[in-house]
Amino acid sequence: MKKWNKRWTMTLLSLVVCQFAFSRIPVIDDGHQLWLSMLHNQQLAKVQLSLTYDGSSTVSPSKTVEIAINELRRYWRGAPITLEADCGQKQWEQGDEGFTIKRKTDGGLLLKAHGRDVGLLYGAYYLLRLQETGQPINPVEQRPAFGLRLLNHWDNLDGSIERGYAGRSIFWNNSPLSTQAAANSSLFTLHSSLLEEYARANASIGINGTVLNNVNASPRMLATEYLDSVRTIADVLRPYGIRVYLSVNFASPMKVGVEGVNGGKPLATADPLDPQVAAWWKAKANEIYRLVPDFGGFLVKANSEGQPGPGDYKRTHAEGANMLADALAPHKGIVMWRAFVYGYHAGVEDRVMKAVNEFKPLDGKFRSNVIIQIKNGPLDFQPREPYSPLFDQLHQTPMMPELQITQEYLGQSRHLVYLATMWKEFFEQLGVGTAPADSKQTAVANSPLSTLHSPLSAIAGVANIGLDDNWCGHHFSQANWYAFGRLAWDPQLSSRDIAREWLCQTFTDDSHFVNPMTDVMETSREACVDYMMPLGLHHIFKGDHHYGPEPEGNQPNFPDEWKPVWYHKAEAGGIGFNRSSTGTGATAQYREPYRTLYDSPETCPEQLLLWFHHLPWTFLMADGKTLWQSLQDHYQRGVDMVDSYVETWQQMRPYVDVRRFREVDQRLQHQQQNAREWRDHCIQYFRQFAQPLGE
Ligand code: GCW
Repeated sequence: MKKWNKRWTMTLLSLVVCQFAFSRIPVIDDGHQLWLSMLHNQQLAKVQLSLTYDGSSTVSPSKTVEIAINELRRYWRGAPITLEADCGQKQWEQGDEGFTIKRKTDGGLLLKAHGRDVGLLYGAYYLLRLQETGQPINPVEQRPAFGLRLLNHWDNLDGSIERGYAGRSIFWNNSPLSTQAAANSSLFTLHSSLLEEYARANASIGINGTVLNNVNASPRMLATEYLDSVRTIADVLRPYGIRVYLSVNFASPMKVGVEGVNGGKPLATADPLDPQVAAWWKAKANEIYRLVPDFGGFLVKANSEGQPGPGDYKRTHAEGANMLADALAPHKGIVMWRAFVYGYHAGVEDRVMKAVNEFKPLDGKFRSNVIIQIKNGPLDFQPREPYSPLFDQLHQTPMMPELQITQEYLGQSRHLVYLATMWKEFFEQLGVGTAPADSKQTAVANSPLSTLHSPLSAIAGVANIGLDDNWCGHHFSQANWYAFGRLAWDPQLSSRDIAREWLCQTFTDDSHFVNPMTDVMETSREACVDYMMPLGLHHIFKGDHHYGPEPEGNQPNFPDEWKPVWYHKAEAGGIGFNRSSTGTGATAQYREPYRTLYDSPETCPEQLLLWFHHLPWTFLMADGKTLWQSLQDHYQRGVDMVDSYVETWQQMRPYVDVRRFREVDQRLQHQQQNAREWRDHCIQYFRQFAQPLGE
């Protein structure tokens, strides 16, 4: 019996192997190659180089240019290419990162960097992307919409990741890298090659900076041994055009010493107006730049969720940020100061209004190398939020959006939820990417993000990357990393085109796969909103881990603004949070036409109805249904959509390798169960208020 079993298994196995041998699909793919699983050329492609230095004599290529050449030699299958760049010092510092592609008279291609040599690398990946997705190569001029396109890693020095769902940190593991290298050099080498793969993936989508540690920052990050690790990481990432940045704890001077200040001992205060504190930060900045000459700057979460900040000394955010900015300015570093602040003043202040209340009075008071980093919505990365009105209220201060790639509130790495549609919705509300295609203006020109007073333009995405084989936990979560980079480069791209590109490169270009899966991706975020919190409901998650439903959440030890019941306010008279002019007045923080639109339940988009209004269960929706009926229908629609994804995926079996097929399948089944749980739990909970009305 045993023997038979073995033979049977072997036969089955060989059948499976045959199927895949003929269909070019590997039997097992762990997804580690991301969207870069290109076929290596048998013979290296022809690539020529024409480099000058400040317009004159030829120079040897930088590492960045070498990478561009190697990528093309290995993977390019089109016409011969000439790479051209003037890599003088001036270009490196001031030139843009764009590139031009032209057809030469001999039929070859010319790829020319506009300024910095990294333009050649971006141009190389641009060409390879067109090749891999079967698109024509036409003359083109490309430059990124946002100057700084950053990932934010919420990685802790002990290797854990806050809101990380794909394993442990790729950067940190309890001890500084130098200690790890001394303990096991081969592991250390492996680590460097992983970081190089990370850098390559980022460069391929235009990401040019990364914040290496959690915004809930450990002061130890600035200790000399860890700064040495930062140098090691920066050295690996630099050739790929990626600068490193650090999150800093505002009270670091009280925990860590720095040479030349207070005898190298920590200080007794972190008051930004104390000259010793300013001297400490200057000395720290100098130390960092000695190790990492192109260090990008600091990201700061201050006076929020228990983090220290200038408020501890009755100083403003501007006073805190400016002190850090002065330390970085001589090195051309920047401060990204987060606007995600709220205190425990529920009942007194609506949490979604806090950022405007706190930052508007400071508009124009920040140094020119400070940029305010603002989450897309005013609350906290919910499945759907209106945009943050702070974008409408600062006129003399540069601002950058913070998006969340890691799906903290969108099913984490267990649900297939493609976020590009959500980000496009946000860009549209802000007017990003609305400049006409033929215009010479940048994509952010018509939006509040373009500040006449400042050349700073940036966008950040909270990363979903960890040590899991496939980097992101869910194979489809890779698409969110990819889409973030693509949109940061060009917010005019459609979410659909990005999904198609990603599917083609990551799985197969077979239309039987790409078409249905593009539809799945495109509808997946709305499905998630439907089965979790439709019609503008928000923050009804289980406390702490933010995964399952808990509309009944009312923990007595929590401040109101963490409690689901405070957000949905369901009772016999109705449901929703009145933020209109008859409520907390949050609608008044918006620019027109949004202020007026949002203020009345008659004109408020239905998708945001309960965000802005408290309405009776019998309120009539546009289609004539009652609010209560509509709510139930949305929950059901969300579940129906996930049911359809499970079915669609079953049809995809012939196009996907065994491992990824199985892993996605398992997760979709899980998502299906979760969606049903959300529907049943929420409807059952809300029914107790809605039902007595005879609905
Ligand atoms: O959404 C909340 C998260 C926290 C996070 C915080 C922030 C890093 O639940 O985990 O802390 O936002 O953005 O600072």
